[in-house]
Amino acid sequence: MAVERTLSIIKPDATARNQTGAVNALIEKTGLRIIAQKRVRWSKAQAEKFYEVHKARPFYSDLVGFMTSGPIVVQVLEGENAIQVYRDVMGATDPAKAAPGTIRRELAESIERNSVHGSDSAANAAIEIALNFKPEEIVG
Ligand code: IDP
Ligand code: MG
Repeated sequence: MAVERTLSIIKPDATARNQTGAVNALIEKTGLRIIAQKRVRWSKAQAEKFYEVHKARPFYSDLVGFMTSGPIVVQVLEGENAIQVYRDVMGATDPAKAAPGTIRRELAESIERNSVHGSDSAANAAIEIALNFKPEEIVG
């Protein structure tokens, strides 16, 4: 296994319900380190670019609207196998289908308002981190 970095986002439904700390507690329990973190609000253009891969999906414009509806917390997580470790603790996209103990099962509201994002591959993690952080903002 290798030490990896992944991009995490705490989504507007979670920041609105004061769940930033609850999400971070579940992240840190896995052993992953939060090596960069900032609270921001995305412009429509930033959200459209980030989710470009989903452009053809029926939920795309709703998703862009949701992700720009309030503050988000963008993070870089680091650790052994970080991409898969974080996907596992996030749980399934639909909170109703997510396993007990996962972030989405314990904290999320719906398939759209599902509290967190995590990169799905090493290539996408690198792209998503570069879209959201300057190198000097990441302190590993
Ligand atoms: P993931 O976040 O589990 O990787 P993706 O399929 O990459 O799931 O979808 C990106 C985001 O789009 C989801 O996290 C969720 O917020 C939203 N989304 C996915 N599928 C649906 C849907 O069927 N209806 C509404 N929103 C959806
Ligand atoms: Mg995804």
